[in-house]
Amino acid sequence: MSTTTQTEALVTLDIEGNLAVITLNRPDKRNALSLRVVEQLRAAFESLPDTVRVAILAGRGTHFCAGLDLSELKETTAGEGVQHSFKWYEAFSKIQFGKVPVVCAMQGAVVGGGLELASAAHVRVADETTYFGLPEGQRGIFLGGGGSVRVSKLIGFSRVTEMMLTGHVLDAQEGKAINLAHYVTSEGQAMQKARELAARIASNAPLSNFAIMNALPLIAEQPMSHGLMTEALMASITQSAPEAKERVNAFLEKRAGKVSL
Ligand code: 1HE
Repeated sequence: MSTTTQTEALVTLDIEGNLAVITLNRPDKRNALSLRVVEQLRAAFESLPDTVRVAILAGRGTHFCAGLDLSELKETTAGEGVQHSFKWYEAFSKIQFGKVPVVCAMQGAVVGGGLELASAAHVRVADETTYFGLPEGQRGIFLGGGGSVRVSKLIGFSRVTEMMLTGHVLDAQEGKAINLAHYVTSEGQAMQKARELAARIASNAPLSNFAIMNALPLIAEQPMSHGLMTEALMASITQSAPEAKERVNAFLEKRAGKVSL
């Protein structure tokens, strides 16, 4: 079944069985992130029905996302700027720590806040037209959508520093080499690849997906002794679920697929 919700249409939500496709829908402005777009993103991720097991995040048109809507900065005070960032943090946290894993399908510009957004997704697929940049330095501003944390965790703060200072723009393959994309496809094929990956993710045990999304980032920030304890607790909870028992038995009884290339 497929249903579409198009509230004001800055972000669309399509439900196709156990898959949700959430699409930035402002191609005339290159999907620039105004506060209304950010609010609609948050609402879309929050409203996913329990039947959904995986989501794809995409951008309509030739560019995934041109980052912050710069027209919103003209009149902003310092206090409003902080509130603004916190609205982004809240929305992006619904992506990273939301109900289901998120695969991001990208093309064209993935810049500034667009890269901050993509880095909140769990799996990133770029087509060959994709390029990554952090033009905040050129615009006289700074990261404000969580990129200092999320993008730095992906590629290291030294590369973030270099990209911001020099305006260095990376193509899709260069982005893949440093973790900004996990897959690169030919032009126009990112969504198809994202769908293929989403189907695989949806076939996992939901409790394993929950642990992968929520425990791994936490463990990465814990000291080793705490991390190992968190891992052991998560391992024991997932493996004692009836679904895990059935999946393991299915393999032992040769009813489940083998790992293959
Ligand atoms: C915008 C924005 C935007 C396009 N805010 N309106 N982001 C940037 O510095 C990137 C700025 N954008 C660009 O460099 C280019 O637009 C693109 C490379 C993304 C695309 O180029 P192109 O030739 O396909 O489109 P365009 O003609 O530049 O833009 C089409 C329209 O979108 C145009 O408006 P129009 O009314 O003249 O048609 C542009 O003004 C508009 N547009 N990008 C507002 N970003 C939480 S902190 C995050 C900090 C940041 O994100 S800094 C990075 C901001």
